[in-house]
Amino acid sequence: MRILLLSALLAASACSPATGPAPMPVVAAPTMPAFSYEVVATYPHDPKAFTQGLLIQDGQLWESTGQEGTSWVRKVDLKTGAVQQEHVIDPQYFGEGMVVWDDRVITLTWRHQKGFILDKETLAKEGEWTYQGEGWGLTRDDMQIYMSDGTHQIRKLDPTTLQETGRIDVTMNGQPVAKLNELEFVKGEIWANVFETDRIVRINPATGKVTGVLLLRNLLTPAERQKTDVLNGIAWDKANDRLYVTGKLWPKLFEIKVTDPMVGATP
Ligand SMILES: [Ca+2]
Repeated sequence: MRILLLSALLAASACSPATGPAPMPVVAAPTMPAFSYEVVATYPHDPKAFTQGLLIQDGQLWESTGQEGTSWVRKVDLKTGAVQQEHVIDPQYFGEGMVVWDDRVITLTWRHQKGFILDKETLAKEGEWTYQGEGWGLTRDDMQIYMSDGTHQIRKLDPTTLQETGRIDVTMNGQPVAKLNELEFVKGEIWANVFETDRIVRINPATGKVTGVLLLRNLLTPAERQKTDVLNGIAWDKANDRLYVTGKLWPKLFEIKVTDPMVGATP
């Protein structure tokens, strides 16, 4: 009888418009360290460079750029921004990221499903390679090449054959992180610009899990920012432990220092 009465009361309660929905249980948001930055130095950057790839190897700054007609692979003087050597990609192609491996420069195109292989010294074109899907970013460690394709996956490539050997599913708090763009291997982590944001995610390559987010707001002044496209381009100078970032059509390239996680920041 008491059970029946309780059921009736619950049913009446559920039907009562005054009761409203039951309160949701309070669940703490997953914590994700959010890092900020300090600018160490500011250098000129070609405001016509639609940056798609950025790296430093053996002290040399390299940059690859995009859009049809302005796709270049360049050796750039870090301090002056001057172009030291350049390979102009056929204007029918939209260039993307790049990586240097031994005596070869390996590049991507956005939607042509092929990249170019250049001689590292002369920048002369030596050949092409092909892949399925889109090409966005490239980076490397000592063992392999990593490639982003606009999705939440990072492909692993054999550095000699450029054949795919596996994929990393990148997730943050269990959710896929799409639009991974320019890449950089930094101290055992893969760092990735997230397209159309001012964020870099730090990825554990073994698990694909994002372990922290670097927030790069306000690197440019609002006036400078109006004439530019998105943040894109990360270069880590391994020998000197220096970190550089820039963006598409940005007039400046920044050496930055990552600061401690911010309290209460929302990545
Ligand atoms: Ca890079």
